[in-house]
Amino acid sequence: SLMQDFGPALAAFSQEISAQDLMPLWERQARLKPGSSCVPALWQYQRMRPLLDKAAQLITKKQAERRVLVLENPSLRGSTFIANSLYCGLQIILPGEVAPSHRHSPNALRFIIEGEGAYTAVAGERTMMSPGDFIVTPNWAWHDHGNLGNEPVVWMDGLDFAIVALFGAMFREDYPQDRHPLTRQDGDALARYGSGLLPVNTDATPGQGSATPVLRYPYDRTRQALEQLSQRADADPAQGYKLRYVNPANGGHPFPTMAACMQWLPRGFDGKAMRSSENAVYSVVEGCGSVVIGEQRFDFRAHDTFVVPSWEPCRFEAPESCVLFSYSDRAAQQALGLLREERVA
Ligand code: GTQ
Repeated sequence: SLMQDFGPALAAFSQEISAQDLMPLWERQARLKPGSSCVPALWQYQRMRPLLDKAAQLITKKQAERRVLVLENPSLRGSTFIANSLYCGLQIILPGEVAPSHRHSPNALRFIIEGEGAYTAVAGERTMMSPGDFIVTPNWAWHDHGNLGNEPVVWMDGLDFAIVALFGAMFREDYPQDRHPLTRQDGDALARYGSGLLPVNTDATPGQGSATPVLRYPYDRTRQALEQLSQRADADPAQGYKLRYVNPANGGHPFPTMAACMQWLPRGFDGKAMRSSENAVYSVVEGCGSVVIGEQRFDFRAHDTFVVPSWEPCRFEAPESCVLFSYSDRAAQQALGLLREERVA
């Protein structure tokens, strides 16, 4: 009963109570159904890549602190958010550059899109980055990035900024030096925690929350896992072969707020539609195809980014085989008992 006319007495009453910062629930305009005002959208890498180069000419990494182009949902311009709960940016770092050390209460993930030779250093451990790797920066862990190679490196930043902002719990600090000291060997986290086995006295993780102790999930391992799954199981009618990244310490998602997945759609895949209350951001790793989100069809190619807002029916078509990375607010929704999903006829 939006905009219902309750008559002049109630209109006068509304006005009267308004002076005391009160409003009648019966005039509420808020959305009382699943989904959000966010719109489905796709950003072509081909169009963003030259703009990243241009940004690299216009501003130094040091000036910018993080040289990032933020993908803003067309319905949320000015917010820096790609969905109500999520942030997404593309970051570029040139050979020799350093992005100075800082820490903050949002969790961050990196998904490497292009280039070799860059690293991120998280809580005293440096992690090299290769395309297709999924890399974790738990909240409140010091982190700086650098490029030791000889080509630009581009990655996607996924952060839970919007969830943190909702609670007003946004803390941040700059480290007094550009680089935080290294206290562990490169690859330490993966070597210790990344084999389905944990040292018996593993408890603490680098951040404050319950993020995964594995800092890097290398693409070759992920891809191999997908291939092996596809030889042993049937594809899901809507999702193809889809694996979620796991925190080996608790079997849950890599962050208390965000889930991340890699999925493979075999050649000729013609997916069924489904919808979920999660908000999800996809980065196309390999191949090309189409996604129909709500009423809109988007054709995607390698390195494009698209957002599937909450409760929009979504289905995939893959004339060629393709691999998709995604992250979402599924972990937060599950923790809060909110997640729902269903197949759509
Ligand atoms: O690399 O630490 O896109 O702190 C936004 C905030 C990246 C980062 C972003 C950040 C970072």
